Amino acid sequence: MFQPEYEAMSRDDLASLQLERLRDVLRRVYDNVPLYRKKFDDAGVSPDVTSLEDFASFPFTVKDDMRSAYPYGMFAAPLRDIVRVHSSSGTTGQITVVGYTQVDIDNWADLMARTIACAGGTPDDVVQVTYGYGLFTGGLGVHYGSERLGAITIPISGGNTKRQVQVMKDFGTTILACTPSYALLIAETAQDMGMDVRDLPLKAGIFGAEPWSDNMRRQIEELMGLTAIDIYGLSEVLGPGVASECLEQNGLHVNEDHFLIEIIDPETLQPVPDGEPGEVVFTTLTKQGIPVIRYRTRDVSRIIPGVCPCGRTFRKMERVTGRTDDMLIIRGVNVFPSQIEQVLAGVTGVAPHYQVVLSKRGSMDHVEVHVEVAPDTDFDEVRELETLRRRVGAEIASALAVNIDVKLVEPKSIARSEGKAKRVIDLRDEQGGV
Ligand code: DLL
Repeated sequence: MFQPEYEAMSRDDLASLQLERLRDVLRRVYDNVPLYRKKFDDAGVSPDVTSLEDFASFPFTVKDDMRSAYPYGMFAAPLRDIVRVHSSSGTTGQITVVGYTQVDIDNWADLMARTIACAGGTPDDVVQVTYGYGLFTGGLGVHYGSERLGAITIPISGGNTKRQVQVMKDFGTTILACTPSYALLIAETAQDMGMDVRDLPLKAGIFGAEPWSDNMRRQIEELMGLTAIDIYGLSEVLGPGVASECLEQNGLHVNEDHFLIEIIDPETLQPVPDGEPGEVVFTTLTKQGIPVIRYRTRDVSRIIPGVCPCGRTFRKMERVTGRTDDMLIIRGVNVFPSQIEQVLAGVTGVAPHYQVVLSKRGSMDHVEVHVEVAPDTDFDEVRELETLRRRVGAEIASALAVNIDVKLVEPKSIARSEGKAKRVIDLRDEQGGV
């Protein structure tokens, strides 16, 4: 353990620490963030809570709150104390900015050192950071944690898969950090290069930022000869480092000294008992730059009851099994179908009827947008159609920062719906993928 004094503290001590920290953060947001002051006043709640139970009557925070405060309206610290900003991987229309003070960056580094240690990492390890560096929190988040742990840190970022394989071999990587889908691509690329990754000194992978299954875990483990560990987080709350699996591989320990977790029923908004699935809600207990109070993540999970044999006392959440909204994660980029719709509305020659089709190509998820052309289109004009197809692809890529294949389809060929339009067609399970 990296910080056993916290990670293995007694539940009673933890509850006192949480209450003390909660009172502090509630007071800070009430004094410094007009949006919270108004929300608390409207709900008739006082920041001076006397028990964790008192907190259940506090209002929730949602992504729209953060959007309406864009860019800095929810910062609780003066801008001169902010030393870093990141943003959620969502793009146009969805972007939110999060700010970190130096204290936040230090805490984050500790939490990510914990995460790597949780996967069995030590200062003797060589960590290949293949998450993207930039506004996305993945790359720099793991980077600082790896340095804090004292491991050798390879800041290679994503892309150039053959080079990833070469570096992994030449630098003696022992821990790989990337999305699970990219781990599979690296494994397959290594095979194509005639290399057996299992012969390399890799021992663990810290994979996250997108949903994945236990089947996929086993497949990666078999191909790479490592222990695949699930790590979870979101930029609004911190980035990676909110929760991570230990070597038991049975649920993710939530860093409860820094985050209060609740699981609620998304319809009634009432807490559900431990063990029951619901929407995950977090309150940050220590963050200074942009604390969040009862933030609704839209991620679905549950608390796994019981004590973990690893010795950590922090409760565990199950791997995230879904979302309560329609957000897709395409190669690590969060995309809402409504964003695609918005782009299509601005392109002449296509109608606003579309579907996002998810399928499997090998081990990778493949995403294709099917778009109806405008009713007066001549389907024999092949060249014109190809130009239009490319234009739609380029518009989507420029607005959403992710390349998505586009297929033009004939007018009226996409099924119309009388209720909610079915925008996302998921063929992955039918294909028997991982
Ligand atoms: O994805 C932070 C991160 C980076 C986590 C690297 C782990 C590793 P965002 O871009 O804000 O932050 O996206 C957050 O991604 O609400 C979940 O829906 C999804 N997500 C993150 N980790 C997992 C995971 C980063 N392990 C959103 N399993 C979250 C399933 C995940 N979904």
